[in-house]
Amino acid sequence: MRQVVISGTGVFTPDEVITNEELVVCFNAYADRQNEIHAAEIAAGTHERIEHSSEEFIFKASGIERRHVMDKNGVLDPDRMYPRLRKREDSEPGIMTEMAIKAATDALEAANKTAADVDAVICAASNHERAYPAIAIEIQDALGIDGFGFDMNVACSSATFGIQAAADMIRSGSANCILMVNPEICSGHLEWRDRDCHFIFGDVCTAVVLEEQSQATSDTQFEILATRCLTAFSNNIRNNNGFLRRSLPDGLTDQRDMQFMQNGRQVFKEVVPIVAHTILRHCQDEGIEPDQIDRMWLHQANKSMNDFIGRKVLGRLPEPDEQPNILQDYANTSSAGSIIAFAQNSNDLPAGALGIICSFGAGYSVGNVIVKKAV
Ligand code: CO8
Repeated sequence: MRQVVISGTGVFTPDEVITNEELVVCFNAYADRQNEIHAAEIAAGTHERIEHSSEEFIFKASGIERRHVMDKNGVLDPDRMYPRLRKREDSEPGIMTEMAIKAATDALEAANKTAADVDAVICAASNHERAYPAIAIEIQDALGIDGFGFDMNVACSSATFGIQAAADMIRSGSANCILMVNPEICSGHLEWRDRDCHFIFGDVCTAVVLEEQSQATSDTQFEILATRCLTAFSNNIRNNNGFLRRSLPDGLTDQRDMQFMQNGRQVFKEVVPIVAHTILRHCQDEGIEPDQIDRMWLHQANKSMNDFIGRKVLGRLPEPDEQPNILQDYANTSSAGSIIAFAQNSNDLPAGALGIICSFGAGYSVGNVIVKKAV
């Protein structure tokens, strides 16, 4: 059987940062304006008052301190509260492609590869800016890669499902080297006017180069020992936007369900046991004991959630270097979160170290990748 390694990673981090403090100032200004506009109805009990948000709550409930975004001004304008992106001609690269090229360039350099070495591009993300042509094909064209590309979406688990798809293709021989990218512009599909979730997401792009082990030449390589994907239908994280919108009554008017919606507490309660069970079962099936795991790079949605999962898997609270979090600086970046954690916290491991990249989220979906540091 052909062995597959991750031979390079790249992270494109947008320059603009929104702190919790800035976010709360904007939200509270919006809430005050809305409450003023609807003062009579609020007094009559026919309209719900919007309470203030708080920095303390955000940090305590999630562990998030700041997030990077593609456009800060639009998000922090209380009369708007979503990104302001420039219109692009069809002849120009789209914004997802632009982000992907930056992350991919770093990943290819780390892998000691050029575009000529790559056979396929997978663009795995929780949203794509258009239906077709595939973003992956635009990225392939921009980088000058021969072969093929396709898009896939499994929400927060897109990257780990993408790794499994790429690894399976390389094992079977339909490709030798694959670029898997995750441009996540979560700021575009977060409802920044919803107090329950306005702090959750940020923007980023990650890229991973996977290739057949015997052709890999990079300084750092992680062998993929095993992958496992799991899905179980749930409406607790949902976005109803889609191509049929125009055909529905009032379909195109601005409605809450066109953006990210979740029942956060329910997600927390239901997803933690599924993820812990999946990791433990997968390790057991591969003959790996929990105390052999040197590092876990988990999905970056919520610090307490990661602590719970780490405790269930290891039987104790993981040390920060055993389970590094990046969500304090990036917030939830959907599928890219576990890959940022991996890219920024894996080079120091010695050869032979075992690690787990695990993502989870809407669907529900869980993607688990067991890796061994090869060199
Ligand atoms: N400021 C102050 N108080 C607040 C705020 C706020 N901003 N928001 C809520 N509160 C109050 C509530 O009103 C409530 O008050 P009371 O007790 O008086 O009723 C109290 O705080 C507690 O509220 P919650 O129960 O909602 O708070 P939680 O402790 O549950 O924390 C979290 C909320 C942080 C959302 C938490 O539930 C969580 O993180 N859950 C897991 C979420 C998760 O992992 N989701 C994964 C989704 S991501 C994914 O899969 C990708 C989807 C596709 C990508 C989409 C990109 C946009």
